[in-house]
Amino acid sequence: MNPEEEKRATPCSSPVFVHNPHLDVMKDDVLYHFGLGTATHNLPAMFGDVKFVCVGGSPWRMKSFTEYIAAEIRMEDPESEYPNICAGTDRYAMYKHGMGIPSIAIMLHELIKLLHHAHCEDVTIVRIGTSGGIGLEPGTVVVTKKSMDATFLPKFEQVILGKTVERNTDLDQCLAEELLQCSKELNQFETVIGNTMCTLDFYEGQARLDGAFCSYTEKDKQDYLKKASEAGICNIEMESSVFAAMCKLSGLRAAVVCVTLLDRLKGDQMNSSHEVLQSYQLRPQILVGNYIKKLLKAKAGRSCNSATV
Ligand code: R2B
Ligand code: URA
Repeated sequence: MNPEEEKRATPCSSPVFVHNPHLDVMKDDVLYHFGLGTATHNLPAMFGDVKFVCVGGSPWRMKSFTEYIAAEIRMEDPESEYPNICAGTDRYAMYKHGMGIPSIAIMLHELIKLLHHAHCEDVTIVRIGTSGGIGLEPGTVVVTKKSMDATFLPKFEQVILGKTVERNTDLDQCLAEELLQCSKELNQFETVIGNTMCTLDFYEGQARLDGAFCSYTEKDKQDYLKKASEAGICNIEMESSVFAAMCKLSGLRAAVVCVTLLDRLKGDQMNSSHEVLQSYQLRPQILVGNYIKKLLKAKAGRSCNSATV
């Protein structure tokens, strides 16, 4: 089947939604942080066939993932340089952002508009990141079930025009199970599904004792982390809540896959060597890379079968 036939044969495809009537009357939409715009770039031609988007905060991690996935799915010249936004590639796009909710939220507003303007359908989006684990062996990969706030509630609060709006932070459970299954097949490292706490700060916000300020004891910290664990929280990071909320609003199939760099019940400092930390950071990439490869293979198989019918 050619792409057009395949599109028609797909029983229901899922577009990327925006919820903003103002966009309809804008002649040009400038995606400022991406250096793209609807008047200056042909977004459907550049990005219309994107099916997988992987986002992460660290430039090193995202560069290494770009190279890794390109080699894995063998679509690129391995010698070529990869821009942050892989214009011209036909299967994936790549973004990095900074740390914390505001940084990823800005990127997601523009990414969602980009996918919408490009008329993308059936897009899967995964955040690959790092986290602190609770009672897990460092290096364990956590696929998030629900992202929870620092009071252990599954919600993200956005202040809009001075009023607090609550948004749901559920992620796609099927996708999470598929990723877990993929990790079992890979059998290279431990992966679990669990809730992830998303905080506004790395130190006091995550009950660390080693920040510039600390007004609580080791026991207070342990009590708090124990309560988090009782709420099903396996790891702590700083972006998942807004990621889950925004992806849900736009109808994107989304997952959060973070490796734990340390066990927070045992300490706060990152004491492992640079090499060990880097090898841990590769794990979400390996998992997501293999998942994408598996899906593309299955899709290629289906196309072959239908071509022979
Ligand atoms: C994980 O690691 C960063 C803090 O070191 C933050 O971006 C996160 O979510
Ligand atoms: N990222 C976090 O947000 N917290 C950690 O403890 C480790 C990585």
